[in-house]
Amino acid sequence: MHRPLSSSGQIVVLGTVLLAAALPTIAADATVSETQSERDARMAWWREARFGLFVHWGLYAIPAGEWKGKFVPPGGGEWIMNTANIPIPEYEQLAKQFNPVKYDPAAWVRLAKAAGMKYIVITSKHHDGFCLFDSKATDYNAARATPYGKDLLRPLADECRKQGLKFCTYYSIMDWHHPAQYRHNDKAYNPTNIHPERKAEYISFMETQLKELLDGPNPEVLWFDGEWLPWWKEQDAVDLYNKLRKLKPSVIINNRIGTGRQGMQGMDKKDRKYAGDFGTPEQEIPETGLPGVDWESCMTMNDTWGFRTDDKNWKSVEKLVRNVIDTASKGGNYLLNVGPTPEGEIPQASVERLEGVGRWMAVNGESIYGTTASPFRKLTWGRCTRKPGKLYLHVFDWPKKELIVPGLKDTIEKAYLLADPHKKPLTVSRKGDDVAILLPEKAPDPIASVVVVQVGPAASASVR
Ligand code: FHN
Repeated sequence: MHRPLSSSGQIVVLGTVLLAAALPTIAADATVSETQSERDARMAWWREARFGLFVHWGLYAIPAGEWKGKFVPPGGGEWIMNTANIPIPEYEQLAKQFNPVKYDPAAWVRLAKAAGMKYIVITSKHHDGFCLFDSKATDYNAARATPYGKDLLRPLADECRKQGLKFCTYYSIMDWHHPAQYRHNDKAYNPTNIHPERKAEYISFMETQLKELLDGPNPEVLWFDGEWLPWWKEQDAVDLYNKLRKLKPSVIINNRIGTGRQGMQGMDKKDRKYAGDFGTPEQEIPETGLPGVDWESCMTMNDTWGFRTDDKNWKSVEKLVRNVIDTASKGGNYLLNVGPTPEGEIPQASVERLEGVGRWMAVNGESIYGTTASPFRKLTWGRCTRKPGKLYLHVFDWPKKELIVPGLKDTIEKAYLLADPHKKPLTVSRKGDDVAILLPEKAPDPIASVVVVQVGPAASASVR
């Protein structure tokens, strides 16, 4: 175990192997196999959810993009230890300032819920190695190294369960603080190297912490990151995946535990099966759906994951709502990020956007939750999601008179506006291979209006 600041401000590295070995890890006899129907049952709530909140929070919120009077280049505020090349003992001093007295987990969960989100993924340990949860594996955490002096994840997990959201945690394999890893060179920590004789120790450290997370706040998803390391091998990932699934069979684990991810597009290479349950496109939404593949696009609201005072490049509510729709129309989940302040508040600009998305979701959530990908290759006026017997046509560009639905073969039982509480039938006619739906002059919602088309329970909304 490595301890944070001694009185001299230096790291006091105790007998790591001895102490780490003494801490509980995960049984090594883990093997996991599951049938497709068992997998479908495990993934069911996640596929139903479609929309979640990502939270990047840690010591990096204190500098908030600025170091020694200069803002680091645009990008992730959570990378400042690397981008400003801050020596470990100097960066550690931030822990002494971390005191989020305005942290209100109940308010965070209320905000996410009001936004229409069904789960929250929060950083338990980012690349800088600082933990938001109390860990016996290292004192470099919110409970033991900060004036705040308390675990930050358990209260959020409890609030999630109280308010009906799923609690999930992000965990970085790359760790710029742990002594088993060492910096890439004198200009950067990323990507780290590992002292070969200490790799087993670090994996044991990770297992201890992951077991603490599962035994404590008990996340439903383990969202790994920082896997792009020369020393992290697929076998390490498979072993860890199997151990975690053995420990908590229902846990869902992203593909960044493994080594198959093809960069920011987020899907695994096709040459073999890699560890992990879903793909993780980042800052992008795939062009088309990916039949039979579970995936989740994660995205910032501005350009940084961790809080930065200088990043004002906020996406509009319209853009965010249409991203939720676009992602669901391709059969994926949308994980939208906030970077809380060092005081523990979600920035007002983020709050306003979450509230705006929530207003749309309150009326139209049925067209997102539990839906699957569109049967149409491309729609010029918007997107489509579906459920058995129903199509949800998301109209971005409201037509003057008729909405043309190309190549819809099935018989239409009824069409109506989702925003219409009376579900007044719309006039539907067939025009060759297409279907025309007569729409009112004014769109119910300027961002996206949903036309529900009932094609009968048996129909599969087949399209020519
Ligand atoms: O380096 C991280 C980054 O800080 C952030 O956590 C994103 C979110 O998915 N993941 C990595 C960049 O791909």
